[in-house]
Amino acid sequence: MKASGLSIKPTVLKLGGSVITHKDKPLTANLTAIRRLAEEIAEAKIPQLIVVHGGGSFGHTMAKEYAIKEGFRGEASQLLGFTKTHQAMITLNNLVLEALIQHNISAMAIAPSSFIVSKSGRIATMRYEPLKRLLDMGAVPLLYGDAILDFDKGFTILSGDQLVASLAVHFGAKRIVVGIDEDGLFTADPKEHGRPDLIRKCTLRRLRKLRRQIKGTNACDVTGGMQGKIAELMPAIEEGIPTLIVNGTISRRIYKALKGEKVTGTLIQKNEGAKRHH
Ligand code: IP8
Repeated sequence: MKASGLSIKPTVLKLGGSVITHKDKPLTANLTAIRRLAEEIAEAKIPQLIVVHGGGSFGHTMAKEYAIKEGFRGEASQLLGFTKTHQAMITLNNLVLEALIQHNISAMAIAPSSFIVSKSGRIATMRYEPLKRLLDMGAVPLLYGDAILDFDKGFTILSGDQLVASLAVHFGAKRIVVGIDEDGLFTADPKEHGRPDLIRKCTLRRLRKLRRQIKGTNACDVTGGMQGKIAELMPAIEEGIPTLIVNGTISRRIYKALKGEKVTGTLIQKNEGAKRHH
């Protein structure tokens, strides 16, 4: 793992767009969920924490409308769509920021588009220094999936998950906690197949096999739903960072996951023998 220069290994928390927005209602935040999560994060008092959130019905609706992920076609209307997608993310981000600050969390929002440029959709350049300094001070960097500039495509969409993995690897994270609108990973899509089995623990090897079965969670998700999420988190799991996927729509799950308490969810570890999360 890369030396991050931090004295304590940070925890990286991803709040899924399906948890903090109403995914079927364009540009509609779930303020009740955002406030409850802010309270859980405050109560957990994690010494070094990075929070990243997804786009939900803010980023994805806009990104889809203007085909931002596919790159710049040279049209002024699409360029406006790029800025609108970013603006939608800022609007959502500000609601999360407000809730965190209201719970006395020293959260500092940083726009990924201001310090990251990708190449064909993959993070190519990134300035870590401001994040490191914030973490050193005990502040909580708050980031999100964003519409960003791309060396090859002009612009694209950076998923919160790619960002999570990259931050976790760079800072040598202790763990990644991902809050989604399901209890974890299932052997089939619970939205289509009633009650399939929840995968409580999973090694990298099993995950690679399962990936073909794991269904996308939402058609409106431009970053590939659950399959895309797993693919993006893979580099961090390969680095040996335990990744716990829990249901962020259910009260206390994120709190327990952050504290390392026993919680319903899917724990993905590199190897069988890796340390338990509780
Ligand atoms: O919801 C995508 O982030 P994600 C953000 O983490 C945008 O995939 C702008 C669609």
